[in-house]
Amino acid sequence: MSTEVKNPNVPQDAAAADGGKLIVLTAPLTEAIDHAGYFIQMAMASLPIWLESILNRKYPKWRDVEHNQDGSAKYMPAGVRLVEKSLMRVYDPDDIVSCFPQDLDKFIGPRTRVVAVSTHNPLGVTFAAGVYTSIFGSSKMPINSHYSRELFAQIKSNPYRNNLKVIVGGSGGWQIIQTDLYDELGVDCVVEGRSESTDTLDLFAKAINGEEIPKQIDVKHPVDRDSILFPDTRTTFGVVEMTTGCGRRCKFCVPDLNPQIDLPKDKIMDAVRANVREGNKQISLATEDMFIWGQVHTETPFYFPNREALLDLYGDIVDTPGVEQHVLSHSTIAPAVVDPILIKELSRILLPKSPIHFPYLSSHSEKKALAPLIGLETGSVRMAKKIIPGKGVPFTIEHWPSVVLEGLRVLNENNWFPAMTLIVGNPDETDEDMMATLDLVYEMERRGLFAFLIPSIFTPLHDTRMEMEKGVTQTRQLSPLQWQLMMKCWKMNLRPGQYSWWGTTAWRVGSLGMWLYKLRKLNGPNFTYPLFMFSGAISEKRLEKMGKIYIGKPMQTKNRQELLETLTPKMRKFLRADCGDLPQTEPAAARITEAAVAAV
Ligand code: B12
Ligand code: SF4
Repeated sequence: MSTEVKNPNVPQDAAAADGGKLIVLTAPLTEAIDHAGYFIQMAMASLPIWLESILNRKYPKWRDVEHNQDGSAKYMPAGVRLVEKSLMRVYDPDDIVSCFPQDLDKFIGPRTRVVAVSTHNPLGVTFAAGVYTSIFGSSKMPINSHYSRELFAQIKSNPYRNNLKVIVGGSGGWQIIQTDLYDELGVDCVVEGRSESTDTLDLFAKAINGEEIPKQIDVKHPVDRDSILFPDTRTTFGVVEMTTGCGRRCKFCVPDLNPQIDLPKDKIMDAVRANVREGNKQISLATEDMFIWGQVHTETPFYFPNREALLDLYGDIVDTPGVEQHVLSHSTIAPAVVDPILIKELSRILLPKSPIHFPYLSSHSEKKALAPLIGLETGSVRMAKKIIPGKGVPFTIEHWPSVVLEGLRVLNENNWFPAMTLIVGNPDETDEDMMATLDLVYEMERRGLFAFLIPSIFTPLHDTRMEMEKGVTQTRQLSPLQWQLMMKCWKMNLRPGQYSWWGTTAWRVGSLGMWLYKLRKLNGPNFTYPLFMFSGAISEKRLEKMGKIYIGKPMQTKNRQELLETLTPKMRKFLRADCGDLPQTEPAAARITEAAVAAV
């Protein structure tokens, strides 16, 4: 394998000299960088381009990517690596290259027939991305979107553009289909689905033969674990797939539409070792719910985690020589209620290699923490029944607020401080739903529980069961309560960083200044008092007395023991005795969970 060179001196006309590569793979720079951890890419997806200087100041070297000796990319998002791997089943590896956008001219030449772009979020129209840029004034141009557009413009203006086809894939491809920006971006075809599919290979063959290709194609997802390929080169952030699909059937969810598969451990470990071999020090297993791994299509329902299998997998990953850091991706919260010992043991294994430090929250000796992304979505049981009926199984969705509070208690006690997403502006959302969610958020505060609460505006994602539904589309449409929820979440998120008088003061003055300068016009009058609440300029009690905000009411919820009591005998038999709290009573007919289980 080629060795690393930081500043490759590949001449600009190299492509013309050797004819270029037959197939050139790339991704927007902001999605390919393996710098500073997950946070920087998430910020680039959410901040508008005019705030780029903040990130430039904090991470002055974020653009310094690493190359192999031949000028190809040292690392690429896992999606690009799999396209590469899929194509290598048919094409000579010498005909394929994965490169950073700035190196495209070195590889596109007269021989090139396909430029394939993998993208996660090219136009910034997905949830938790568009919303933040629109608060600051532009709903269209997050930093990531700016760089994606730059990449497409660069390909469009390449002198060999007429000889080749531009094929786009990845989890953000649908954004180009929905906005119909094919011509503007210079895209010939968007592929929806995985590169392993033979339909994808047929498409590439057609493009290479100069045949017409469709504007959009849906390709089949592999249905068995052995058909999923694994990268054997370095991926951005050391991302290695762990599962596909989920199984909880939330109505707005895209990944849940894929088959529920947990991938073989030996292949995961090979990909981990390949990353380390190529210089990666960090690994992250990509999943919708890490807790289903080892429990897919077994005799036990997938929502009772396979403790031994998970501890064995994660233990071997962090013990792999060269793995210095490990970060969690996504999970659900009910497993923390089902098996607190699993959480405790995972903390023991994973905390030493976690790069995340929360000095004010963590009880770990080095203040380390784990922070998976977990969907909270709503505190309203009425709304939860509509959009996330199976999210809390084995518990019924009636108990969703209790599951969230109990799960978060277990997680916090073990130094897990998750990022939890909430959806604002769901179709048919009422003030009562908002108040129920505020009740839950205030209850977290009252109980001293901590999660980074990330509210985002409902986005009807392509192909989901809510595709045709319409919620709030612009921040100006948000009601006072919806704004209050958004601002309360961010106020609570800032708690651990605000222990100095100057920090609080700077924040108050800054947010009020921003409001005076720009935000009041953009976001409308409903934004004003929630912002005052956020800045702390007027106390919450005072604002409540003035009738400007709603302070969440104290909640009576079920503890773990009471939650377990609600399970049917069929479910109870999967509980582990060593976790304690085993139900002693017969389940009441009214409490049975069959309805919830049927939902998944
Ligand atoms: C790891 C991850 C991240 C990481 C790292 C991303 C990276 N650059 O590597 C971080 C934390 C930074 C991140 C950030 C974000 N993410 Co993210 N992320 C994931 C996660 C968990 C895994 C992605 C992955 O690598 N999967 C494995 C690879 C192999 O799959 P893949 O990329 O889909 O590739 C396959 C196919 O798509 C296809 N394919 C891919 N590219 C191409 C190209 C061509 C030409 C073809 C033919 C096929 C093809 O073939 C591949 C398989 O063979 C997914 C969930 C999931 N399970 O996919 C969410 C997910 C993709 N992320 C999501 C979101 C919303 C975001 C953010 C916008 C969140 C935010 N507000 O901050 C940002 C955007 C970041 C950005 N740069 O724009 C959503 C996307 C929703 C959507 N469809 O729009 C997902 C699905 C999570 C979810 N449950 O909703 N993410
Ligand atoms: S828990 Fe719900 S939102 Fe999360 S991946 Fe599963 S189905 Fe999708």
